[in-house]
Amino acid sequence: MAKLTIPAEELMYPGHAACPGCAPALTMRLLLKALGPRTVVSIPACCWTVIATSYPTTALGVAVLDNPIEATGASVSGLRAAADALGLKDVNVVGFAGDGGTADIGLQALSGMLERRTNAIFVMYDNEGYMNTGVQRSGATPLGAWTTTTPVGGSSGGKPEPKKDIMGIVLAHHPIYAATLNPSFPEDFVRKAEKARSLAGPRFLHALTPCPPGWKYSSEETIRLGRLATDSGIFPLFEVENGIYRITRKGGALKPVDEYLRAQGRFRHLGDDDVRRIQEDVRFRWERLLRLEAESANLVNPGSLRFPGPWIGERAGITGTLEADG
Ligand SMILES: Cc1ncc(C[n+]2csc(CCOP(=O)(O)OP(=O)(O)O)c2C)c(N)n1
Ligand code: SF4
Repeated sequence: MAKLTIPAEELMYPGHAACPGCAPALTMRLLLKALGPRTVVSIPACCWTVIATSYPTTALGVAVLDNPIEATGASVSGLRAAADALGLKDVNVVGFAGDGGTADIGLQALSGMLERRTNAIFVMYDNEGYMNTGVQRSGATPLGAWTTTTPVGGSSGGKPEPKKDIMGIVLAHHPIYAATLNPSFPEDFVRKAEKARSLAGPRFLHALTPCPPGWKYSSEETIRLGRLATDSGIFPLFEVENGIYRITRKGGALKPVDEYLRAQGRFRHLGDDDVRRIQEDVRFRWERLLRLEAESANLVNPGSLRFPGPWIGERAGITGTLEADG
C-alpha cells in the first residue's frame, strides 16, 4: 500500500462555521497539517474570521491574530519581529487572507512584507471574490464571471476585466519560494507547504479555493472542480524557488475549459465565442509557463537575495547578522 503523505494530526476542529464544500476551510486544514502546532496565523476580515472565531470559541488549534483587512502583511512582519525578540525561532509566522485581502486591499502591506524580506509565509486563499460580504468582484475574479457587482443582463455580461496575476506581482519581489496550491491535490499541497516551512525568508502560497455559493455550484462538486481547474490549465500547479520554475502537475494534454466553466452558474451566460477566447488565453499562459520552466531549468541561482543584511553590516564592521535559518 502507498505510504500516506498527509500528516494525521488535526489542528482544525469540527464546529467551525464554513459552508459545506468550502475549499478555503480545506485549505486551512491541510496547511496546518503541514505546518504543525508551532504556528501563529494572522487572519484579516474575510470568510475565515467568521469560520474560525465565533467568540469565545475557536476552530483552530494554533494561535490566531485577527487583523484589519489591509494589514496582513504588516501584521506578519510585526509578529516575526516579536517572535525574534522573544527568541522563538521555531514558530511559523503565517498570514492567511482571501484574494480581496491579498491582491486588492492588502496588496500594499503584502508588497512591504515581501520587500522587507520578512521571514514568514503569506497564504492567499483565492475564492475569486469578496465572498464574506456577499460575492462582490475582486481583482482576482476571472474574466466573464458573474458577481453581484458584475451582473449579467442588459449591457453587462459578467466581469469585463481579466484576473489579476498575483503570482506575477509576488515574483517581482524575488521571494525565496512561491507556489500555487490546490486542495484537490492534497499530496502536492502538503509537500509545498512543508517545503515553505523548511525555508527561511519571504514565502508566498496561492491556493485556488472553490466556493459553492459564490461560484454557484453544488457543494459536493468542490474537489472535482478544483481538479478540473488544474487539468484544464486554468490554474496550473507550479513552484518557483529562488527564481527557478518547476511545474508540479503535467497530466499530458490539457482538458478543454468548457467542462470547468459549464459546471458553474457564474459562467452559465457565456457563449461559445467567450469560451473560445478564454481557451486561447489559457493555452497562451500555459505555453508561457512551460517556457519559463524550460528556460530557468538551465540557470543557477545561488539564492543570495536570501541574506538581506550582512553585506552592509560587514562593511560597517557590525558583527550581528540576520539569521537565514532561524
Ligand atoms: C478596509 C475594509 N474594507 C472593507 C471591509 C469589509 N469587508 C469585510 S470582509 C470583506 C471581504 C473580503 O474578501 P476576501 O479577502 O476576498 O475574503 P473572502 O470574504 O472572500 O473570504 C470585506 C470587503 C473591511 N472589513 N475593511
Ligand atoms: S462563502 Fe465560500 S469561502 Fe465563505 S465560508 Fe462559504 S464556501 Fe467558504
